Amino acid sequence: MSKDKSFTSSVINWFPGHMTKAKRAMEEKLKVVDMVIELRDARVPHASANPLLSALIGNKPRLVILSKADKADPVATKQWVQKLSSENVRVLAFHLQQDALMKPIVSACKELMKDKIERQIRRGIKPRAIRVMVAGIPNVGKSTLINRLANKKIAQTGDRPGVTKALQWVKVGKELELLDTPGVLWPKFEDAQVGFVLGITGAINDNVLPMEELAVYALRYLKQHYPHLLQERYGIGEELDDPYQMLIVIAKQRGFLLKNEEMDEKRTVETLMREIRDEKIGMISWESSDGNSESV
Ligand SMILES: Nc1nc2c(ncn2[C@@H]2O[C@H](COP(=O)(O)OP(=O)(O)OP(=O)(O)O)[C@@H](O)[C@H]2O)c(=O)[nH]1
Ligand SMILES: [Mg+2]
Repeated sequence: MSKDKSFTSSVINWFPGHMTKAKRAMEEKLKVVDMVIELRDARVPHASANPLLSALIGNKPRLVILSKADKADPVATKQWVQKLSSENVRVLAFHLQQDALMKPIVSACKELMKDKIERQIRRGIKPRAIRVMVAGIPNVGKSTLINRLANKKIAQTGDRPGVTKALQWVKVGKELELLDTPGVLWPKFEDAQVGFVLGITGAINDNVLPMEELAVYALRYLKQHYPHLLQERYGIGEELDDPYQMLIVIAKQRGFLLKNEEMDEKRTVETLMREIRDEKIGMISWESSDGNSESV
Protein backbone atom coordinates (compact mmCIF):
# COMPACT_ATOMS: atom_id res chain seq x y z
CA MET A 1 0.00 0.00 0.00
CA SER A 2 1.26 3.43 -0.86
CA LYS A 3 1.36 5.72 2.14
CA ASP A 4 2.25 8.97 0.47
CA LYS A 5 -0.43 11.58 -0.09
CA SER A 6 -0.15 11.76 -3.86
CA PHE A 7 -3.50 13.43 -4.29
CA THR A 8 -2.67 15.60 -7.24
CA SER A 9 -4.74 17.02 -10.04
CA SER A 10 -2.54 15.26 -12.59
CA VAL A 11 -3.82 11.82 -11.62
CA ILE A 12 -7.36 12.52 -10.54
CA ASN A 13 -9.87 14.06 -12.84
CA TRP A 14 -12.64 15.32 -10.60
CA PHE A 15 -13.50 18.27 -12.82
CA PRO A 16 -15.32 16.59 -15.69
CA GLY A 17 -16.54 18.50 -18.72
CA HIS A 18 -20.10 18.85 -17.48
CA MET A 19 -18.87 20.99 -14.58
CA THR A 20 -17.36 23.53 -16.96
CA LYS A 21 -20.69 23.62 -18.78
CA ALA A 22 -22.60 23.96 -15.52
CA LYS A 23 -20.36 26.78 -14.38
CA ARG A 24 -21.06 28.70 -17.58
CA ALA A 25 -24.81 28.15 -17.28
CA MET A 26 -24.70 29.33 -13.65
CA GLU A 27 -22.76 32.42 -14.62
CA GLU A 28 -25.46 33.28 -17.13
CA LYS A 29 -28.33 32.69 -14.67
CA LEU A 30 -26.69 34.69 -11.89
CA LYS A 31 -27.72 37.80 -13.78
CA VAL A 32 -31.38 37.06 -13.08
CA VAL A 33 -31.19 35.78 -9.50
CA ASP A 34 -31.52 38.00 -6.43
CA MET A 35 -29.36 35.95 -4.09
CA VAL A 36 -27.57 32.63 -3.60
CA ILE A 37 -27.96 29.83 -1.09
CA GLU A 38 -24.56 28.19 -0.90
CA LEU A 39 -24.62 24.70 0.55
CA ARG A 40 -21.56 23.43 2.35
CA ASP A 41 -21.11 20.11 4.12
CA ALA A 42 -21.20 20.56 7.91
CA ARG A 43 -18.43 17.95 8.25
CA VAL A 44 -16.06 20.01 6.07
CA PRO A 45 -17.24 23.64 6.09
CA HIS A 46 -13.94 24.99 4.79
CA ALA A 47 -13.06 22.37 2.18
CA SER A 48 -16.60 22.40 0.78
CA ALA A 49 -16.59 26.16 0.25
CA ASN A 50 -16.14 26.42 -3.48
CA PRO A 51 -13.77 29.29 -4.43
CA LEU A 52 -15.12 29.26 -8.00
CA LEU A 53 -18.57 29.89 -6.64
CA SER A 54 -17.41 32.76 -4.42
CA ALA A 55 -15.87 34.40 -7.46
CA LEU A 56 -19.07 33.90 -9.46
CA ILE A 57 -21.38 35.16 -6.73
CA GLY A 58 -19.45 38.39 -6.25
CA ASN A 59 -21.39 40.60 -3.86
CA LYS A 60 -24.88 39.14 -4.32
CA PRO A 61 -26.49 38.40 -0.95
CA ARG A 62 -25.57 34.92 0.18
CA LEU A 63 -26.98 32.51 2.75
CA VAL A 64 -24.65 29.65 3.69
CA ILE A 65 -26.35 26.42 4.75
CA LEU A 66 -24.30 23.69 6.39
CA SER A 67 -25.97 20.42 5.36
CA LYS A 68 -25.72 16.94 6.88
CA ALA A 69 -25.40 18.37 10.39
CA ASP A 70 -26.68 14.98 11.59
CA LYS A 71 -23.43 13.39 10.36
CA ALA A 72 -21.07 16.03 11.78
CA ASP A 73 -19.65 16.45 15.26
CA PRO A 74 -22.21 18.79 16.90
CA VAL A 75 -19.56 20.62 18.95
CA ALA A 76 -17.51 21.36 15.82
CA THR A 77 -20.63 22.50 13.92
CA LYS A 78 -21.53 24.93 16.68
CA GLN A 79 -18.01 26.36 16.56
CA TRP A 80 -18.14 26.67 12.77
CA VAL A 81 -21.47 28.51 12.92
CA GLN A 82 -20.00 30.90 15.50
CA LYS A 83 -16.85 31.47 13.47
CA LEU A 84 -18.67 32.10 10.19
CA SER A 85 -21.23 34.35 11.90
CA SER A 86 -18.41 36.37 13.43
CA GLU A 87 -17.08 36.87 9.89
CA ASN A 88 -20.47 38.31 8.88
CA VAL A 89 -21.53 35.23 6.95
CA ARG A 90 -25.23 34.48 7.34
CA VAL A 91 -25.17 30.78 8.21
CA LEU A 92 -27.63 28.04 9.26
CA ALA A 93 -26.92 24.34 9.90
CA PHE A 94 -29.47 21.58 9.24
CA HIS A 95 -30.26 17.94 8.91
CA LEU A 96 -31.97 18.61 5.61
CA GLN A 97 -34.33 15.64 5.69
CA GLN A 98 -35.61 16.20 9.20
CA ASP A 99 -35.26 19.73 10.47
CA ALA A 100 -37.91 22.40 10.00
CA LEU A 101 -36.45 24.41 7.12
CA MET A 102 -39.12 26.69 5.75
CA LYS A 103 -39.38 29.37 8.43
CA PRO A 104 -35.69 29.93 9.15
CA ILE A 105 -34.72 29.90 5.47
CA VAL A 106 -37.52 32.17 4.24
CA SER A 107 -36.86 34.60 7.04
CA ALA A 108 -33.08 34.61 6.41
CA CYS A 109 -33.66 35.19 2.68
CA LYS A 110 -36.07 38.05 3.36
CA GLU A 111 -33.67 39.65 5.74
CA LEU A 112 -30.81 39.41 3.28
CA MET A 113 -33.06 41.01 0.63
CA LYS A 114 -34.53 43.60 2.98
CA ASP A 115 -32.94 46.68 1.39
CA LYS A 116 -33.95 45.69 -2.12
CA ILE A 117 -37.51 44.83 -1.07
CA GLU A 118 -37.87 48.16 0.77
CA ARG A 119 -36.57 50.04 -2.27
CA GLN A 120 -39.15 48.31 -4.45
CA ILE A 121 -41.97 49.15 -2.04
CA ARG A 122 -40.88 52.81 -1.94
CA ARG A 123 -41.00 52.92 -5.72
CA GLY A 124 -44.48 51.37 -5.70
CA ILE A 125 -43.31 48.01 -7.10
CA LYS A 126 -45.05 44.99 -5.59
CA PRO A 127 -42.25 42.68 -4.43
CA ARG A 128 -42.16 39.42 -6.39
CA ALA A 129 -40.87 36.06 -5.20
CA ILE A 130 -37.18 36.14 -4.30
CA ARG A 131 -35.16 34.31 -6.96
CA VAL A 132 -32.49 32.16 -5.33
CA MET A 133 -29.76 30.10 -6.92
CA VAL A 134 -28.97 27.00 -4.84
CA ALA A 135 -25.35 26.09 -5.44
CA GLY A 136 -22.51 24.06 -3.96
CA ILE A 137 -20.24 21.07 -4.36
CA PRO A 138 -21.61 17.74 -5.65
CA ASN A 139 -23.70 15.54 -3.32
CA VAL A 140 -24.05 18.23 -0.64
CA GLY A 141 -27.87 18.18 -0.60
CA LYS A 142 -28.96 20.97 -2.98
CA SER A 143 -31.79 18.99 -4.58
CA THR A 144 -32.83 17.53 -1.21
CA LEU A 145 -33.16 21.06 0.20
CA ILE A 146 -35.29 22.14 -2.76
CA ASN A 147 -37.59 19.10 -2.50
CA ARG A 148 -38.07 19.70 1.21
CA LEU A 149 -38.95 23.36 0.71
CA ALA A 150 -41.25 22.62 -2.24
CA ASN A 151 -42.76 19.75 -0.25
CA LYS A 152 -42.63 17.41 -3.24
CA LYS A 153 -40.08 15.28 -5.02
CA ILE A 154 -39.46 17.55 -7.94
CA ALA A 155 -35.67 17.43 -8.20
CA GLN A 156 -33.79 14.13 -8.55
CA THR A 157 -31.57 13.23 -5.59
CA GLY A 158 -29.11 10.41 -4.91
CA ASP A 159 -26.22 9.48 -2.67
CA ARG A 160 -23.50 10.02 -5.25
CA PRO A 161 -21.97 13.11 -6.84
CA GLY A 162 -23.28 14.37 -10.16
CA VAL A 163 -27.00 13.53 -9.91
CA THR A 164 -28.30 16.92 -11.07
CA LYS A 165 -27.22 17.54 -14.65
CA ALA A 166 -29.07 20.72 -15.61
CA LEU A 167 -30.44 23.88 -14.06
CA GLN A 168 -34.09 23.75 -12.97
CA TRP A 169 -36.41 26.37 -11.47
CA VAL A 170 -38.72 25.28 -8.64
CA LYS A 171 -41.40 27.48 -7.08
CA VAL A 172 -41.69 27.43 -3.29
CA GLY A 173 -44.95 29.04 -2.20
CA LYS A 174 -45.32 32.68 -3.16
CA GLU A 175 -42.10 33.84 -1.59
CA LEU A 176 -39.27 31.91 -3.20
CA GLU A 177 -38.21 30.62 -6.59
CA LEU A 178 -35.27 28.28 -6.30
CA LEU A 179 -32.82 27.37 -9.05
CA ASP A 180 -31.35 23.89 -8.62
CA THR A 181 -27.86 23.58 -10.10
CA PRO A 182 -25.41 20.73 -10.74
CA GLY A 183 -22.68 20.32 -8.12
CA VAL A 184 -19.41 21.90 -9.15
CA LEU A 185 -15.85 21.53 -7.93
CA TRP A 186 -12.83 23.53 -8.99
CA PRO A 187 -9.95 22.36 -11.16
CA LYS A 188 -7.16 22.42 -8.58
CA PHE A 189 -7.30 21.85 -4.84
CA GLU A 190 -5.14 24.22 -2.82
CA ASP A 191 -3.77 21.32 -0.81
CA ALA A 192 -4.07 17.55 -0.66
CA GLN A 193 -6.09 17.67 2.54
CA VAL A 194 -9.00 19.33 0.75
CA GLY A 195 -9.09 16.48 -1.76
CA PHE A 196 -8.96 13.85 0.98
CA VAL A 197 -11.80 15.23 3.06
CA LEU A 198 -14.00 15.93 0.03
CA GLY A 199 -13.35 12.36 -1.09
CA ILE A 200 -14.14 10.93 2.34
CA THR A 201 -17.41 12.86 2.61
CA GLY A 202 -18.59 11.82 -0.86
CA ALA A 203 -18.24 14.89 -3.10
CA ILE A 204 -15.95 13.17 -5.62
CA ASN A 205 -16.77 10.13 -7.70
CA ASP A 206 -15.21 7.05 -6.04
CA ASN A 207 -14.01 5.80 -9.43
CA VAL A 208 -11.37 8.51 -9.57
CA LEU A 209 -10.34 8.32 -5.91
CA PRO A 210 -7.33 6.52 -4.41
CA MET A 211 -9.47 4.73 -1.79
CA GLU A 212 -6.55 3.21 0.16
CA GLU A 213 -4.99 6.63 0.56
CA LEU A 214 -8.30 8.01 1.74
CA ALA A 215 -8.56 5.20 4.30
CA VAL A 216 -5.03 5.90 5.56
CA TYR A 217 -5.79 9.60 5.86
CA ALA A 218 -9.07 8.87 7.64
CA LEU A 219 -7.50 6.46 10.14
CA ARG A 220 -4.68 8.89 10.98
CA TYR A 221 -7.19 11.69 11.47
CA LEU A 222 -9.56 9.59 13.56
CA LYS A 223 -6.70 8.36 15.72
CA GLN A 224 -5.70 11.96 16.38
CA HIS A 225 -9.15 13.50 16.87
CA TYR A 226 -11.60 10.70 17.74
CA PRO A 227 -9.53 7.80 19.19
CA HIS A 228 -12.44 6.64 21.38
CA LEU A 229 -14.61 6.06 18.30
CA LEU A 230 -11.95 3.80 16.72
CA GLN A 231 -11.71 1.95 20.01
CA GLU A 232 -15.46 1.49 20.29
CA ARG A 233 -16.12 0.39 16.72
CA TYR A 234 -13.05 -1.68 15.92
CA GLY A 235 -11.22 -2.23 19.19
CA ILE A 236 -8.26 -0.20 17.93
CA GLY A 237 -6.26 0.51 21.07
CA GLU A 238 -4.22 3.49 22.13
CA GLU A 239 -0.91 1.79 21.39
CA LEU A 240 -1.65 1.48 17.67
CA ASP A 241 -0.55 4.41 15.48
CA ASP A 242 0.22 2.90 12.11
CA PRO A 243 -2.84 3.09 9.82
CA TYR A 244 -1.82 -0.08 8.01
CA GLN A 245 -1.77 -1.99 11.31
CA MET A 246 -5.17 -0.49 12.13
CA LEU A 247 -6.54 -1.85 8.85
CA ILE A 248 -5.21 -5.28 9.78
CA VAL A 249 -7.06 -5.07 13.13
CA ILE A 250 -10.28 -4.20 11.29
CA ALA A 251 -9.74 -7.01 8.76
CA LYS A 252 -9.19 -9.54 11.54
CA GLN A 253 -12.18 -8.33 13.51
CA ARG A 254 -14.43 -8.73 10.46
CA GLY A 255 -12.80 -11.88 9.16
CA PHE A 256 -11.68 -10.15 5.96
CA LEU A 257 -8.73 -12.47 5.47
CA LEU A 258 -7.56 -14.21 2.33
CA LYS A 259 -6.59 -17.88 2.10
CA ASN A 260 -2.98 -17.06 2.99
CA GLU A 261 -4.22 -15.27 6.17
CA GLU A 262 -3.29 -11.89 4.71
CA MET A 263 -5.87 -9.16 4.91
CA ASP A 264 -8.29 -8.57 2.07
CA GLU A 265 -7.24 -4.95 1.75
CA LYS A 266 -9.81 -3.90 -0.83
CA ARG A 267 -12.73 -5.25 1.17
CA THR A 268 -11.41 -3.79 4.43
CA VAL A 269 -10.91 -0.35 2.90
CA GLU A 270 -14.37 -0.43 1.28
CA THR A 271 -16.02 -1.41 4.54
CA LEU A 272 -14.17 1.25 6.52
CA MET A 273 -15.08 3.98 4.03
CA ARG A 274 -18.72 2.90 3.93
CA GLU A 275 -18.96 2.84 7.70
CA ILE A 276 -17.40 6.29 7.95
CA ARG A 277 -19.83 7.70 5.38
CA ASP A 278 -22.87 6.04 6.99
CA GLU A 279 -21.74 7.46 10.34
CA LYS A 280 -21.49 3.93 11.79
CA ILE A 281 -18.34 5.06 13.57
CA GLY A 282 -19.97 8.22 14.93
CA MET A 283 -20.62 11.86 14.16
CA ILE A 284 -17.34 13.12 12.75
CA SER A 285 -16.14 16.50 11.52
CA TRP A 286 -13.08 16.47 9.29
CA GLU A 287 -12.07 20.07 9.87
CA SER A 288 -12.15 22.17 13.00
CA SER A 289 -12.81 25.88 12.90
CA ASP A 290 -9.50 26.69 14.60
CA GLY A 291 -7.58 25.09 11.73
CA ASN A 292 -6.15 22.27 13.86
CA SER A 293 -7.32 19.51 11.54
CA GLU A 294 -4.58 20.19 9.00
CA SER A 295 -1.96 18.43 11.03
CA VAL A 296 -2.48 14.79 9.95
N1 LIG B 1 -27.82 12.42 6.48
C1 LIG B 1 -28.12 13.40 5.63
N2 LIG B 1 -28.19 13.12 4.31
C2 LIG B 1 -28.48 14.14 3.48
C3 LIG B 1 -28.72 15.46 3.94
N3 LIG B 1 -28.95 16.23 2.86
C4 LIG B 1 -28.88 15.43 1.78
N4 LIG B 1 -28.61 14.17 2.15
C5 LIG B 1 -28.38 13.01 1.27
O1 LIG B 1 -27.25 13.32 0.47
C6 LIG B 1 -27.37 12.75 -0.82
C7 LIG B 1 -27.18 13.81 -1.88
O2 LIG B 1 -28.30 14.68 -1.90
P1 LIG B 1 -28.69 15.50 -3.19
O3 LIG B 1 -29.80 16.43 -2.78
O4 LIG B 1 -28.90 14.63 -4.36
O5 LIG B 1 -27.35 16.34 -3.39
P2 LIG B 1 -27.02 17.42 -4.53
O6 LIG B 1 -26.24 18.49 -3.89
O7 LIG B 1 -28.26 17.81 -5.25
O8 LIG B 1 -26.06 16.56 -5.46
P3 LIG B 1 -25.67 16.73 -7.03
O9 LIG B 1 -26.92 17.02 -7.78
O10 LIG B 1 -25.07 15.43 -7.37
O11 LIG B 1 -24.69 17.85 -7.06
C8 LIG B 1 -28.75 12.09 -0.85
O12 LIG B 1 -28.58 10.70 -0.57
C9 LIG B 1 -29.50 12.77 0.27
O13 LIG B 1 -30.50 11.95 0.82
C10 LIG B 1 -28.64 15.71 5.35
O14 LIG B 1 -28.79 16.83 5.85
N5 LIG B 1 -28.33 14.64 6.13
MG1 LIG C 1 -28.76 17.69 -7.20
